[in-house]
Amino acid sequence: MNAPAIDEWMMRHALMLARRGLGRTWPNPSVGAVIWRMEGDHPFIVGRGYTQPGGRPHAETEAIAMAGEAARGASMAVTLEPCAHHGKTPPCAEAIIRAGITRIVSAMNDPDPRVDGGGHAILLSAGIAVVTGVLAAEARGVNLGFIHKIVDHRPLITLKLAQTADGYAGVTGRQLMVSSVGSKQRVHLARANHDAIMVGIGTVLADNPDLTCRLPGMMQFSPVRIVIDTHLSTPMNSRLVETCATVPTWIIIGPNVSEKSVELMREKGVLIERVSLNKSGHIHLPDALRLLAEKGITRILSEGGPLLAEALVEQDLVDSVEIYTSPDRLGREGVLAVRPHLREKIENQRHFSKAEPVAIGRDRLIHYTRIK
Ligand code: AOF
Ligand code: ZN
Repeated sequence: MNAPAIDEWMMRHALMLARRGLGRTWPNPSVGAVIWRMEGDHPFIVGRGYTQPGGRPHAETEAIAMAGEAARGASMAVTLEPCAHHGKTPPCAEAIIRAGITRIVSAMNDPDPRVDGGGHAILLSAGIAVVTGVLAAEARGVNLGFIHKIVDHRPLITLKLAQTADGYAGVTGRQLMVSSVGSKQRVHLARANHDAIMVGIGTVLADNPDLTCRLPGMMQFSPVRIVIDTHLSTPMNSRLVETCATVPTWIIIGPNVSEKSVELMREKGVLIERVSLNKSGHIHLPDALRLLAEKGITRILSEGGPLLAEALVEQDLVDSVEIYTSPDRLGREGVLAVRPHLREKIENQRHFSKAEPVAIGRDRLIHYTRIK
């Protein structure tokens, strides 16, 4: 293998590591790093790391700690420019120099204004060879939540929808088991790799959901649960409120809720944030998302219901849409999962690119990605 091919191979590996941390590193990005040495024509990996829960230690210091002395004279692939700033930990760029690494393969610049090219510059001025832009498009995908947080002041939003073969989400007021076991497992995995799950109050009232990751051994990866609830109608005895000591519950409310009701909810341990309303009297979603980004949230999975989904898509706030379709029909009148004007927008190739359907057990999953 020649050097560019090895660089790409190692970057792919680093991206795989970075994906492991998604959902757990907020407010920081999830970065992956691989250190390797050449023995003749053969690369040998001597260190690997990814950003740890809560965002620290950073990926590079993890990989350097694993490599130890073997880092001297070695190369490192890293999915985001090494940091240049003295934050809670010293800059990774300096740790790389101290470790004796002589070549860096970096996927993309860190948009954080404290870094923004500064990390690459520190490495270059120390005489380290720096190759940038390797698998940049893939890295952008992995870093997208963090990029949106820094550049657009809002988190990335993945919209998840489930429908029967005839297009229904369920019957009014009743939860319907639309998806198969395989799809549910995949949704729970998606919950784990997002920082937060967001639903509208309608879903809370209709389903009293848990909104946790219930894959075996992964319960601790349950993300923050966010309810968009203009009038603070979430019941005190809902699962979201009753379990908020174990899995955080945040409720976004409008300006007209009495301070007394807010206090009662806060006493239960729920985090309440007030946001302004838009002209139609609903929570101003761009303001709510800005607030969530300020609180450090980088990736949101929006799971319900149809009204919130429509508002998010209409306001151009959705980055990808995942539609699970079961092979079974409801066979009678129900609540449409995707109303015609929403479907039109999602299917519009100027807004979203559509991937080939994937089979998940008996269901079919179609993934749509926003076109910038
Ligand atoms: C890296 N490697 O694994 C991550 C980085 O608050 P601090 O000091 O931890 O710094 C957070 C910033 O560091 C964050 O905004 C982003 O620019 C960068 N994240 N950098 O070199 C990593 N997670
Ligand atoms: Zn760092």
